[in-house]
Amino acid sequence: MKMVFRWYGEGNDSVTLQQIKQIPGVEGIVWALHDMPAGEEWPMDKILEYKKLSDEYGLHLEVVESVNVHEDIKLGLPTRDHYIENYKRTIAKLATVGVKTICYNFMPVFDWMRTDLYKEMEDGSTALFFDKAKIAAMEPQELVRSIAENPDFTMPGWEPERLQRVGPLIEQYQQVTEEELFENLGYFLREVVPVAEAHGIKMAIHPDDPPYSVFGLPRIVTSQANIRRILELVDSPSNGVTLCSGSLGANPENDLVAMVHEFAGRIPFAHIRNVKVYPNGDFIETSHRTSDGTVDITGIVQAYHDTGFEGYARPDHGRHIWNEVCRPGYGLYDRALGIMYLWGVWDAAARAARREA
Ligand code: DNO
Ligand code: MN
Repeated sequence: MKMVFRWYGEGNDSVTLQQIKQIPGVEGIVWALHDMPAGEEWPMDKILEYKKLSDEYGLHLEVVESVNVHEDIKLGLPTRDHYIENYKRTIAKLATVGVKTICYNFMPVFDWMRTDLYKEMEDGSTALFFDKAKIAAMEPQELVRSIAENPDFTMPGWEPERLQRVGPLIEQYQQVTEEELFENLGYFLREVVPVAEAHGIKMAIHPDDPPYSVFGLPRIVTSQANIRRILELVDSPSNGVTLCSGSLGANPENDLVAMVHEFAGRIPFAHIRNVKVYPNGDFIETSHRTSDGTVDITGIVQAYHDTGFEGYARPDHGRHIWNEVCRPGYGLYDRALGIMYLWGVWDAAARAARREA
């Protein structure tokens, strides 16, 4: 297991590279050019800036999260080929600085979604929270109308300007079925995976978060069966999954331990975090400790160990503790604590295996 840590770049992250370097066992950053619009080819000079910075601190930059996929590709529009060519060129450029894994997602319109970025927990810490009924009650048309009629309308994590652009898109997707989304993903993968393969890069699709439809939008990276189907679309080690225990764990029917076993060899990147799912379907992001949430983190790490996992792992998100001011979910303290928990379980598993041998 190669531990890495997401970093949003200088001036864009409260955490410094020096702090990251001091977290035990962290060897690299997970990075991206966050101001690049989806579909555009990444410029080499910007890529090289990250290379220079990470070299300075002795951290590698082998994992990119994410190279975002243009909506026209997800919608299967004729204009998609242009954006796919840009994507291929970005893959080739990233390979030249040593990138080995590219995480991406195929969620229509929205990436992860929460209803509260700072929900207070009993101990005074705050964390990302999802109120299922609140989202379910929002009809897509009503949401589109609210966005159109109110220029200040906002949702947690979405600034009004960005939301304004998505209104019409939500409408466009109401006609797209899950089957069509599978087809469009297949088209994209058949184009991109051979290029990734040729450059020694593994593509790793991130699950949908939460792993079910919101606002009538189709979502397909949601379950063990669907991930199996996605991996079969193109049978190559370069067509992999970012197995995110927190995203998939928001549906308690998902058995993450079983997925680690089934998809072994096709998981270039692991996101390991806990969530607590309530009986009404609401969920909150908790500490990584197994007993604090509903995801079996101990079992998952044990399964990675037992399947000889050699991919990258990151603690994904954390709570906001000790009055830390940071990007929602991306503080230093709780993610660093999470890493130590993951290493603790891993090292204990390694020792037990040695004793048995
Ligand atoms: C949630 C996060 C996601 C992830 C993107 C990848 O679990 O890991 O925001 O970064 O979906 O494209
Ligand atoms: Mn994740």
